Amino acid sequence: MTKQLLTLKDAYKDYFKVGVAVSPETLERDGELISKQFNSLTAENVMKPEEVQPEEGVFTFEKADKIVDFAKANDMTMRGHTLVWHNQTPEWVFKDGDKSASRDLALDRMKKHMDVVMNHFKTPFYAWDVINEVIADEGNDLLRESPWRSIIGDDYVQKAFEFARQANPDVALYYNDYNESHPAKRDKIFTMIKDMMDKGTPIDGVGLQAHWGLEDPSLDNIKAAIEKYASLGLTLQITEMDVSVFNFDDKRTDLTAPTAEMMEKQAERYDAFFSLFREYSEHIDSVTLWAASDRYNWLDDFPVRGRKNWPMLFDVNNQPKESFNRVVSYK
Ligand code: HAH
Repeated sequence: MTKQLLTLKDAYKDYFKVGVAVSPETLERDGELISKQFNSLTAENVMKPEEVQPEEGVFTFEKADKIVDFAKANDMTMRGHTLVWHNQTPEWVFKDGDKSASRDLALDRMKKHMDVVMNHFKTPFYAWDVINEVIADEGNDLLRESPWRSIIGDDYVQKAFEFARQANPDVALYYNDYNESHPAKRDKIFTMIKDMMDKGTPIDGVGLQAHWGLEDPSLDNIKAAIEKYASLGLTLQITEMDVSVFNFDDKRTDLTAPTAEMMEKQAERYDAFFSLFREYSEHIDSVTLWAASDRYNWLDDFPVRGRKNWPMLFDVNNQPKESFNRVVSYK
């Protein structure tokens, strides 16, 4: 029998939380859709380092608090994003006057940031991205070049998790990355986490960003990635899901609406992805979409600036797409 279910959160209540990335603006505009369909929120930008601590010791939580207030008012949970990253982090973090900061100063700042931010945001948070995207996409190096790495050294990743655990022992601590299902990067992520765990570093889960497309990655690669990360004994979360209608190297800009073929293919992909998530739901705690609808999402500006994309489950008028129908009606 096919279940015809109305909302994402109801359709998946026996499997995992269904979340969405938001901003104060999208909550204003699309709040009705968001509170009806989802039961977890992530701040797309406003909890990132440059937003919450633009100057040393000056913490600005107004925008982020609007999101937390919305979550509380609508009985939703939250995942925090993100504490340590190489992007959207202010320059001052890495400076001491005109010089580069020392290892000790950078570590102090990392710890202070976590103490203040993780204590400000407690209820209703169930997880935090402690560290985002530290693995190198190419080459033999495990870690990418970044000011955090060059100032502190390779143990900055471990230190981040240790500080996070000290700041809040009750929230799940996550490592989050993209291209997480590509075999070479998957193996690097696995190796880094395994090594941290062998050293006793506190970590609870792996965030699979899931910025996926119509062709790539293959279901086999996603399956293999889920199994490999789960073999560490960690919980998994799908943290930033979208299904772009363009392959990554397709730079065309002429489309003003998605083609019927694209929408059918996208629906098939979403259907297959959520079947996989149900199959592995004992390991998956939440699935977060990286926007509520095609009205706005980050892929309108990435990787081609100003090119519209249609990667979400609801259309530009916040109406359910075929992709949504397949996700909520499953056998
Ligand atoms: C993510 N990076 C970030 O985690 C998130 O904070 C941001 O809002 C959007 C996407 C993804 C990414 C990628 O897929 C490819 C290259 C660089 C970054």
